Amino acid sequence: MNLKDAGFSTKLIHAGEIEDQFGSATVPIYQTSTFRFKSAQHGADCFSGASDGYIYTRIANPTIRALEQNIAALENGFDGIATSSGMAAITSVYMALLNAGDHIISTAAVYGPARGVLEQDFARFHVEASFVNTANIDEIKKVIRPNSKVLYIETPANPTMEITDIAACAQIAREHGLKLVVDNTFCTPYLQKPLDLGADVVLHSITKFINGHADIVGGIIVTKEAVLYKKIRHCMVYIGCNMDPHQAYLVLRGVKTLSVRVDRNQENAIKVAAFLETHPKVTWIKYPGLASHPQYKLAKRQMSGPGSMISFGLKGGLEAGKKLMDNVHLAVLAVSLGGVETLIQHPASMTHAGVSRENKEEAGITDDLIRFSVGIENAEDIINDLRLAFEKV
Ligand code: LCS
Repeated sequence: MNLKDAGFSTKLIHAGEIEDQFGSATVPIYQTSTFRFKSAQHGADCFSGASDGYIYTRIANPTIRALEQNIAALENGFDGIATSSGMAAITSVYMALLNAGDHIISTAAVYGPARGVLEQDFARFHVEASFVNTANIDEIKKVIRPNSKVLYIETPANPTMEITDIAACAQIAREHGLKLVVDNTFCTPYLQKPLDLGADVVLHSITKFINGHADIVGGIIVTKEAVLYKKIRHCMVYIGCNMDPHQAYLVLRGVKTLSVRVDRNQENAIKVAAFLETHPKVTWIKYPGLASHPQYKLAKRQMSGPGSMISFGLKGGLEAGKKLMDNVHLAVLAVSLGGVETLIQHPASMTHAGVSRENKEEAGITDDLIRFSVGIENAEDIINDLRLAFEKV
């Protein structure tokens, strides 16, 4: 069967499959650092590119390649580059696309370290960065400079749940010669396909929904075409932030159930959001599945479902939020997201603690914001857990 024409769930199971000498039904773990050459000439040919044999696991490995090709197929991209973490994916993309003197425009409410590494580290190499509310396209246009090279968006943004119009950004990027990079972690290719909407690069913290089981950290980058693919792979290999074969094996196992997990995460999140929206102790809620979300229509157009990340505020602000977090028992009080288990955390003091107060305020990461990642437990149990915890607030 030509997998190009297959449905999404079929690709989840079969894209990237390899045939080995034993007929393994799943992709084996090639837990090796290096690969035997058949001859001195074969070794030289592998290095020159005349042969596509494997050389060394930092460069490429069959288990990792299977995952890279699987995710590339899901994103409708050219090929994938797996990395040791989501941050390694982000840093490899910045390294590949930015030179000293260049300027990047990014979503203000981007995952904290994705902003921090630009402000604290890339700034030392004379890379300039502007952070704006990319949900407002005019704000992007205002900060474009002659040296702007990259438009980097995270949508929905972590943790404000602001949604950026990917197709509109792609148009601006084309007009101004920028590369459009989209962090698709919150949606996964099951709910949103940035490359189809005109992005040049899509990346993920694979730690989250794609792996889905809170047992590894990893990242992946998929490009639309070959030139960027080669540039970014070069950076990944030379920095040495490759994924490990065992890590890739676990992700290959996790990704097979992505669509069934996300369907259930989302079904539960819709119920949890409805509960929170009417709770008297909740002052506001941002969830793309609620008509009250400021970009509800855009979410409907751009995403095939609202996902399972919810941000909300409580009467009594952070103190009330702390009481809520200390009194849930089913929901795990922990950072990360997108797993089978429900998680609760406070971004201003946890995931985004490294972002300055001023930048947090500007990005809308308020002190009262609680972030909820809805798992695949029974919805009634998740809601009951919240209901009982609210009684202690
Ligand atoms: N992109 C997004 C949207 C993220 O949420 C994260 C991590 C990353 C990239 C970085 O990926 P990592 O290196 O951790 O695999 N977000 C986290 C969060 O919200 N809580 O803990 C980590």
